Amino acid sequence: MAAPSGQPQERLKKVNSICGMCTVRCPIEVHVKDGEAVYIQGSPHHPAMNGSLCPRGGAGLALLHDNERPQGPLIREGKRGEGRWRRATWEEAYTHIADKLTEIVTHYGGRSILYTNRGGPWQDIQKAFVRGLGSPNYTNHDASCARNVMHAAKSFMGMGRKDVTYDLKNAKHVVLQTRNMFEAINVSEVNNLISSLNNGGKLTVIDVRATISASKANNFFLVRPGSDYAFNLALIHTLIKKDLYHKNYVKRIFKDFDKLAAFVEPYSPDWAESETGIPAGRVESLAGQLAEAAPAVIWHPGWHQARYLNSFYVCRTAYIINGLLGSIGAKGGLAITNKAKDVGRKGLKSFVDLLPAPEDQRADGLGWKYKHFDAGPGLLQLQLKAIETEEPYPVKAYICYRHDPLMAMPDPEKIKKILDKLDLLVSITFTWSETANYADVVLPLSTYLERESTLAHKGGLKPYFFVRQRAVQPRFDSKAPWEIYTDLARHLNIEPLARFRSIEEMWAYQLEGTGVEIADFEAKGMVSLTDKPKYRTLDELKFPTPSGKLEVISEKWEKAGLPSLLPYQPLQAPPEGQYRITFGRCALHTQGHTVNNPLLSEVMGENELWINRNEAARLGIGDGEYVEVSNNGQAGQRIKAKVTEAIHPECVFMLHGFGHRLKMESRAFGKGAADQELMIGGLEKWDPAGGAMALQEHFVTVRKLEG
Ligand SMILES: Nc1nc2c(c(=O)[nH]1)N[C@H]1C(S)=C(S)[C@@H](COP(=O)(O)OP(=O)(O)OC[C@H]3O[C@@H](n4cnc5c(=O)[nH]c(N)nc54)[C@H](O)[C@@H]3O)O[C@H]1N2
Ligand SMILES: Nc1nc2c(c(=O)[nH]1)N[C@H]1C(S)=C(S)[C@@H](COP(=O)(O)OP(=O)(O)OC[C@H]3O[C@@H](n4cnc5c(=O)[nH]c(N)nc54)[C@H](O)[C@@H]3O)O[C@H]1N2
Ligand code: SF4
Ligand SMILES: [Mo]
Repeated sequence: MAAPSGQPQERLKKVNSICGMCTVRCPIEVHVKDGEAVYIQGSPHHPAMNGSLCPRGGAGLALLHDNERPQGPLIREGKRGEGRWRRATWEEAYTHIADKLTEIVTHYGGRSILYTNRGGPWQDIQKAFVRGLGSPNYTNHDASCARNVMHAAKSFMGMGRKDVTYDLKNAKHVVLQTRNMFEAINVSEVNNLISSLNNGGKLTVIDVRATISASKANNFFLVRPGSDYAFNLALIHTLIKKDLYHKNYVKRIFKDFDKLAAFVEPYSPDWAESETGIPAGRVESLAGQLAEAAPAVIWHPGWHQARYLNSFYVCRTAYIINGLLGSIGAKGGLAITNKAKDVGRKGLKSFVDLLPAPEDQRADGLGWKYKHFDAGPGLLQLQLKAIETEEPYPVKAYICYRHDPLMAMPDPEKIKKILDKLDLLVSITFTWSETANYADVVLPLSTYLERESTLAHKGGLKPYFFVRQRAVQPRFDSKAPWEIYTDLARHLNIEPLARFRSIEEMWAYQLEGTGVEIADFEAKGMVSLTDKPKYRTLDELKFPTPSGKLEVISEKWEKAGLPSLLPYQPLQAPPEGQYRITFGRCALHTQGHTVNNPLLSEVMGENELWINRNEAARLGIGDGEYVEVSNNGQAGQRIKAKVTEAIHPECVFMLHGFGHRLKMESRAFGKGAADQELMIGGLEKWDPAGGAMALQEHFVTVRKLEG
């Protein structure tokens, strides 16, 4: 609309969108002036965001303006990983991929295509695409993230980890175990936890080092790395022995409580003391505090729990503790997540349903060989095994979308050897990564500010639909995912997807029958499906387990030969002169993909190796000095030491995501060390009960570097 004459043109536009700097996908508001994005803030329309954003979200404009990202489709010219590319048109790149895939499918069948991604709310179209290829091998990143949590949830509650919502705002006591909420950030969660603390809520942190979360805690337990299972068994023992558990809840909702009581009998806090290093009295005191706050308690089962060979059982005991306190389903606890249908609304229509499910069995053995695992997102280490061994059948093509397995999985040198067996490796990404550099074709994705998304649904106390809107036009020759998948569908004759020519058509399809229109997203970027948060009463609590209750003994796991209650066995201790490797996140970076961000790299350019002060003194290492960290002399890397009393002496800690080796990432190149490289042989170390990698079952040596 033209401005009335004499008045300046209205040039500032506010676009409601979704942050894409990490997996959390917070709602944001992007300010656009004359077609340029000038400012980003958290959505003012979302009560728990209230305008706030984390540092990475604030660095979105730096990503947009970063020239060191793929600027157009690339087809490999040199050897894999050599970094010699031919710039191609989209048409050429699509044709190249379609021809290769067709050849592979003709030879080996659709099942020989592996597709991995990073999970999240926009998987529908991707799953549909993989179905269209005729492959059952849709797999996500979760084997190196939250699979143990997921399977622990399923084995106890019959439902997934996201089928409960952490009602942090109303919680009276939150326990963060292997969870650093104030640095491994989800903005709404952080804001809600702060509200709880401001209202007198308590915080307990259990970690192997003093984090920012620990600095805000009422109770901080510095546990021996890998001893959390002992800690939790002792806590359960105390809740039961001292009659501190929620009797009415347990009587009505638990199956096999007696078996639990008998099982934890030997695991007293006194017993646990020598495992965890935590005085028995402190565990007893914590149990008392939790009982006082129950049921408004959240014992966080963890997020990144791909750490140990017993992490599944640590997560499982976390859920059991929540159950004993009556917090599963309670206000201020792990409230039941509502989806559209739970509030009397119809969900979005899915693209997957347009295509038949593939008949072939999965290459990772899920659903037929391993029946206790959720087959949906699969297990990447087993897919890699299938590529390597060609068992149960050859897997010859691999499409990686928003996934960097050479960073996200252990032992990249081994993975490269496995990838060499492929006839086609495609990376779809918006930054460079080791995997993109190893690919045969790179398809550059527009950054989140330059693209729109299909619609998505977010479950919670108040479920809603949301959309990512394009704030600005792409700076380079990149595309949105919906464009790539429908374009590829046209090149591969995947009919139901090929027919979508515009995002508007896709939105209209998704909204059919929901009573919502696309115009309804205009004001806030989201459409709430209910006015009030909905909680369940005790009578309404029915779990999708065989008994409808919380199951201490899970038949599914028992049938697979895996005990529901695992007797305690200490993990392997670090060999003499070595340290357990531990790792995690900081507020300034997301995994490995922001390390080259122009702004964030300036604020934090390299990672450090946390080492206990006494150990450092023994090794003659001073704070800020450079050391070599290696796996028994292998994969040695240079990193700066952070000498501190705030870490357990048995381990060292480093932030994940550093140690980049790609020359095109000038800001990240050669800075810091890569934890995954130290995990030699790590593809073979994974938790048979939970399915996730055991990334901290590795030990390193540390040596002072001279000069
Ligand atoms: N800023 C930022 N936020 C993020 C991300 C990011 O990259 N950056 N990534 C997102 C993703 S994908 C995830 S999965 C989550 C991860 O969220 P979290 O799991 O909370 O994050 P981490 O830092 O991996 O690990 C949490 C803590 O576990 C501790 N720890 C290590 N070993 C042990 C142990 O044996 N026992 C105990 N009790 N503690 C131990 C570490 O010291 C660390 O402080 O964060 C999400 N949010
Ligand atoms: N050793 C070790 N291994 C780990 C971890 C660890 O701490 N230590 N952390 C684990 C955890 S918690 C996780 S979640 C995984 C994460 O593993 P990944 O999912 O592989 O990590 P990301 O860096 O988030 O994303 C991978 C790639 O996707 C690109 N990308 C980012 N956003 C988009 C997008 O919107 N679309 C597309 N197409 N591409 C995008 C990024 O630029 C990056 O190159 O790694 C796990 N692996
Ligand atoms: S937590 Fe930060 S980086 Fe992640 S989506 Fe939210 S604002 Fe963006
Ligand atoms: Mo993760």
